[in-house]
Amino acid sequence: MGQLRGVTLHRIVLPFRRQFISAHGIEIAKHATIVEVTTDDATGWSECSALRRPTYSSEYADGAFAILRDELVPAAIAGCASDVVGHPFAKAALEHALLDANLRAENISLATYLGVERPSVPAGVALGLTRDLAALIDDVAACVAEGYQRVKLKIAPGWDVVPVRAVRLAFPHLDLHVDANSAYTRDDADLLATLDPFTLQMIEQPLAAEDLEGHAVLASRIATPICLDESIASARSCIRALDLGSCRVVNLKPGRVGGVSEAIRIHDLCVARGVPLWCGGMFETGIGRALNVAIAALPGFTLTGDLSASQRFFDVDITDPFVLTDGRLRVPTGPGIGVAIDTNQLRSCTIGSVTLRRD
Ligand code: OSB
Ligand code: MG
Repeated sequence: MGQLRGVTLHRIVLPFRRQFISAHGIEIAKHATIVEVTTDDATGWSECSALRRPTYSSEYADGAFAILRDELVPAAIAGCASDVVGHPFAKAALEHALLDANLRAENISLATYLGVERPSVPAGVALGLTRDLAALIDDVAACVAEGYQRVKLKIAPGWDVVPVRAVRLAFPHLDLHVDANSAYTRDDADLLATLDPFTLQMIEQPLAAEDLEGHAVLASRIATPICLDESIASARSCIRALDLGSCRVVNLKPGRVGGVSEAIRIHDLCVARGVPLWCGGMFETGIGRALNVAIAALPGFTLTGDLSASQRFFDVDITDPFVLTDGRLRVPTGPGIGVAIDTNQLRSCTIGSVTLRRD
């Protein structure tokens, strides 16, 4: 393993092609820190996907940049373990950049490192909240025409049964699910049960992240399977959720759980318990998407993930773009995460950067 020489943190803002509204608010651009690590043997890349504001979890883009700059990267350069608690997205980014550098140095792809054999994964798409039912139906139709194999609709109180009924009526056989991003409470069980007739594959994160018991109670009152996203912070919280009966499906985002090592532990325990997984998304650029696509090729990921083409979000990605082929994304086979970084495009969306070096 090559000695760590330096780390550059690139704070980027990449405009979305269309705004995205969820229970967590409105996003008009991708905010992230791109981590570039240099070792004696190679350069490695990763993306820290904490959102602009701390609405999905307590992390946020500027905070993640600061914790990497002030704590995580200095510790890594000094060769010591950091004693920082929390900040899983930031920790994951450092782990992923180092892993990418080491794999590139050894000329091994992330897919090979993970032991995955599937050459491609099915692509799903997430559609934000809107007030315009006709526009929503048009958007679903366009996604289906592009080849997306599954559509998820964001829901929130006041925007749930009406759009779900309309989309289900227009697309009777579509693989459809909803994501509430914790917008409901335990008192909404009767309301959420009105979604039962629409054969949704799941309802994602209806209640607060910490309310595993509430999800277990809700699970006994609705027919739609519950999937957890925000609640699953680690293998330990995943075991608790499964033991309590809080969910039947798990959304796994490597960043949310602190990196691929923890993600693999969660994958393996879900496989052992027969719990289906799918790979969640955070509007990743090609750098984060490459890692997600490789993870999503693991055998436990039996459901279609939030894995869209680059073009769904960005006019120009910062890597060679991910494209849909027959509704699927190819798992990169090059060394490391297997994508080339467009350094011009990276530079043009960078709003600040810092380099820390070993002396
Ligand atoms: O809840 O899954 C979520 C995006 C950012 C933060 C949280 C979520 C999402 C999405 C979009 O649903 C997923 C994507 O990247 O396609
Ligand atoms: Mg979600």
